[in-house]
Order: sequence, then structure tokens, then C-alpha cells
Amino acid sequence: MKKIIFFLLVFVLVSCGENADNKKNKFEYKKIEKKGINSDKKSKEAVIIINSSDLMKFDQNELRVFEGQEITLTLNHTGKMSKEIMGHNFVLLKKETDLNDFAQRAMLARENEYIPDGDETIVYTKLIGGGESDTITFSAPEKGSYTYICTFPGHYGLMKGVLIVS
Ligand SMILES: [Cu+2]
Repeated sequence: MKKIIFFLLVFVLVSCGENADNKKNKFEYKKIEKKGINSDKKSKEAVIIINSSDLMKFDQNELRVFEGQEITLTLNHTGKMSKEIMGHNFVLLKKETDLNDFAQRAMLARENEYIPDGDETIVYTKLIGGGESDTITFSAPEKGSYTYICTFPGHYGLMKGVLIVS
């Protein structure tokens, strides 16, 4: 009987230990998730890291920065597929841009990494494939909301977000 009680006690202790570990992991995960989204108003610089993958998604669909900040933005492609098949870019558009019209023209601009002629873009990264990344720097535009997309054919429906400048 003593043995059984001893085993029960060990079991309870182990279970508690596991719970504590889970809670810790969850907390750390949230911290990582928020990293890079919000920048400090006093800071002159904002660092943004966006991950994309073979799943045709950006891991962030809302970015917040402040007017005049110097933004360093890195786009990572954590997948394995080549840029010919699952290429991604980050293309920030001016406010008045007709998204569908722009994306349609982008689809045809294969020789220019799917950036069409015109002046609708504020800034954009290179087109990258699995395992690659690209970093760009630019000044936050005037206050407002700006759409960003991946212009690889068929991607902008899912790969779309908004940069909010306060
Ligand atoms: Cu893409």
C-alpha cells in the first residue's frame, strides 16, 4: 500500500511539473509572436521581421509604426520551395492604389519579379524562395493605413496585410 501511495505522489508531482512547463512555453510563444509588430513611439527606428513559408502566408497581417520612423524590414522565407514555384515578396502600396488592378498587372510582370510598371509602390523587397531572406529600409510614410501584399501570381488574396502609421 505504501508503494502505491508513493507512485501516486510521484505521478502528481510529475504532472504538476509538466503543467508548469506548458504555461512557460505558452508565455514565451506569445512574447515572440508580438516581437516586431509594435514599435516604441520614442524610438527613431522600428525593426520588423515577417516570416513567410511554403504555406503562402505572412505571419503578420498588421504592422504598427510611427510617422517618420526609420523602418528596417526583413522578409524571411522559411519554406523549401523555389521562388519559381512559391516565390514571395513584400510590396507596400500607396494609399490610393487599386489593389485588384495592381495585382493583375503584377501577375504579368514576371521578368521584373512581378513588380509592374507604374508608381503605386512605396517600397518592395526582392522576390525570394525557400531559405532566403531580404531586408529593406525605408521611412514610415505619413499617418494612415497602407496595404502590403505578395505579388507572386495568385498570392495576394492570402498574402496581404496593413501597415498602420500613427
Ligand atoms: Cu507569395
